[in-house]
Amino acid sequence: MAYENILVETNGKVGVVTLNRPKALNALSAGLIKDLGAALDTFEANPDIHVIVLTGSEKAFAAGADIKEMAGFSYMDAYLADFITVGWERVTSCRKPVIAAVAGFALGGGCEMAMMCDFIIAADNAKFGQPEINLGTMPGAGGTQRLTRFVGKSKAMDMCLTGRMMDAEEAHKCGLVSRVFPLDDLKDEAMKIAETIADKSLPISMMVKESVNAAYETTLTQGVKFERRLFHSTFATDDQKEGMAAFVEKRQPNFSDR
Ligand code: DAK
Repeated sequence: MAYENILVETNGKVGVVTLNRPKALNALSAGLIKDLGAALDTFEANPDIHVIVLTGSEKAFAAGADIKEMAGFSYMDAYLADFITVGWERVTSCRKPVIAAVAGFALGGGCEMAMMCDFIIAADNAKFGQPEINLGTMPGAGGTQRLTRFVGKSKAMDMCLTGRMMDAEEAHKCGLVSRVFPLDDLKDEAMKIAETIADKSLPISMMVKESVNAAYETTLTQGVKFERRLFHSTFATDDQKEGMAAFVEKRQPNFSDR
């Protein structure tokens, strides 16, 4: 399927979505969000895809929601149209692992979208920020909530109240980003990481994702109990039998995703 605002490719078991509105630094228009939702639907429905990589250009992952598109909105316009909500929720409801590979600007909704992914890797030129306050508004796609969980209250307040940007090194130090690579290597490294995950059992990867995400929504006791139930259920899979047999037989496992 051809999209107007994104590029989509499949590389083995990895689906790659590249945000592609270069003239607007990948500003997240309603059209882009719709395309992204459709691409994620397609990858989620394809049993041969195990991992999704979401990326942008070398200059921008995404410089935020499209300011020109929303500048004239009234409250009723935004509320009644459920302004750019539906596609955003699609990112958060993906059951397969989604990696954000960020180069350049990840600002406002761009930073929020990266944080909706399961983890973020960054190029050394990446810049993260929640600059909405400079526009007389505030983060609206989870920035005050997810950034606080990633980096803690002090730095989240600093970022959201000053609207400043942080570079890749600072983002790495404070835990927003899991790894940083030279810009030229980002795409290859993202693929290597994605392929490593794609080689595992798909249902087990999905359970791991579900369990880690539960840490954000539950008490420790509930979360550990949830993890225990999923852990027990892995013993009902063919892939647990295969994985442990392969270890004992000193060979690589051949997972069947069952
Ligand atoms: N929207 C629209 N166009 C943008 C844009 C944006 N966010 N960011 C950049 N552009 C456009 C510029 O207008 C310019 O277009 P032309 O003038 O050439 O037509 C082109 O991209 C290149 O930008 P610059 O000329 O400004 O490039 P520079 O390298 O000089 O500066 C910059 C790069 C990233 C520092 C600068 O462009 C910038 O400050 N951009 C705005 C960043 C920003 O404030 N982002 C936050 C936007 S508010 C929600 C979901 C999401 C949101 C809210 C609710 N719900 C689910 C309800 C999110 C809100 C936001 O993200």
